[in-house]
Amino acid sequence: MQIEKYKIDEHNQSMLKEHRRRFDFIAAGVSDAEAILKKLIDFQVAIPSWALGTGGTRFGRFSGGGEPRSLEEKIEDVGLLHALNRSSGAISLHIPWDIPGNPAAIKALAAQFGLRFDAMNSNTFQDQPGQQYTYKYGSLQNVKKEVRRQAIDHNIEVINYGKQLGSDSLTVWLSDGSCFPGQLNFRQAFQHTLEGLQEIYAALPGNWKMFVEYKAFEPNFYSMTVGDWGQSLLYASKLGPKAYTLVDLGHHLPNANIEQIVALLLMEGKLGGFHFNDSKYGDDDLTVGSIKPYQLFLIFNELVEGMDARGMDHARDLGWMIDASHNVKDPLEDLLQSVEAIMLTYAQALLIDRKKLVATQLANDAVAAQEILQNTFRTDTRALVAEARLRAGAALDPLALYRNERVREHLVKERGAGTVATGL
Ligand code: RM4
Ligand code: MN
Ligand code: MN
Repeated sequence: MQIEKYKIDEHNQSMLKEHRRRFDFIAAGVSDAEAILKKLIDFQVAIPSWALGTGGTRFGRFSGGGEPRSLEEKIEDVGLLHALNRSSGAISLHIPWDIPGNPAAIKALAAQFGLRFDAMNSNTFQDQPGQQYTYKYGSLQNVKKEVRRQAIDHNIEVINYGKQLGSDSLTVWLSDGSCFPGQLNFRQAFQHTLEGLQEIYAALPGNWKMFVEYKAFEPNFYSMTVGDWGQSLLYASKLGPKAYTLVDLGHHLPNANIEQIVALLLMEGKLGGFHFNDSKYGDDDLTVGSIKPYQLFLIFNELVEGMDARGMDHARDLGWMIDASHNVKDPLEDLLQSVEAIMLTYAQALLIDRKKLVATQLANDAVAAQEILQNTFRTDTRALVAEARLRAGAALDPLALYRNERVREHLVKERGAGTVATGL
């Protein structure tokens, strides 16, 4: 299914008057609205291929119908999102869930929807049918050389798929670790993992980046071999200039100060990419901004400040990806909400008066600093983001248009009610 251009125009026309009123109001209070709009139009968030179907939990999966049955249909779904918001111009694939049978054709199909391929993700956290050695006791960390070899070869195969699709980065997330004290030797697990990553790193094309994603817990609950940003940074530093840390918002211990982590990684030039989601307890993979919007704002504050300090291009110099998936919502609606939350928060971070904030810091004025941050956080940026969408040819209210057009019903009709997408 595709959303025709004229449907978007009709939708926008019907909302235009009210939108203008709201946009003029916010624009009047912003000194550089045009520059901000340009940044918002440029900013693109990659959609993970595994979030297009309804995600499951340990206890079950309740598929919602009309889920994509193939990589082609996943691309079509991301194409729909991108047509609606013009901010989802990339897709992040997981191998082997999304092996491109004919990479050239897949690349061409994506291009038709204006999509490019963001980071490729390897998977050594599950055993695949017909696989020779099991990852039950880890992959790159494994005490058995043949298991490590298999995991390295898989990652190199993922790079090769990525090359054919025009991707330029590899995300390595390992579930390696241990469930019980004494199960493994920490130093040996680290060394094996490092050696494996070094071989994979050596296979990266010149312009590629490697993202080392950390996670504090799950599926291993005593130790994780890439358990926090310190360990990830250690690997990335030892690997070399093409290796970076990837921050997934759900991968920290409770109450971690993620904004501080982000600031320091940026300072070191070692923040490579981001997995957006939200959580109440752990790696809940909930809709971005649904639980802790103020934390997201504080993170974006550090992102913008840190990128500007290094003269980085907000849209291109970091990998922006969503990593969310759950049991309850229509996955496409969930992704529209996630992208919207990211855009609104990014817009807020762009509005922060940095000069004033620095002045409050120099004066040790914690009250004034809080006023600046919270006044900005309470600024309604919806009309600004909507204006950016309007100028980019997207819908003023993507979710409303999605519902009015009964997209899910069309997808169920086309694909069937019982389809289950590959993924979590
Ligand atoms: C992990 C991690 C990875 C993602 C997998 C599916 O928890 O967040 O980024 O690829 O889940
Ligand atoms: Mn992730
Ligand atoms: Mn995760």
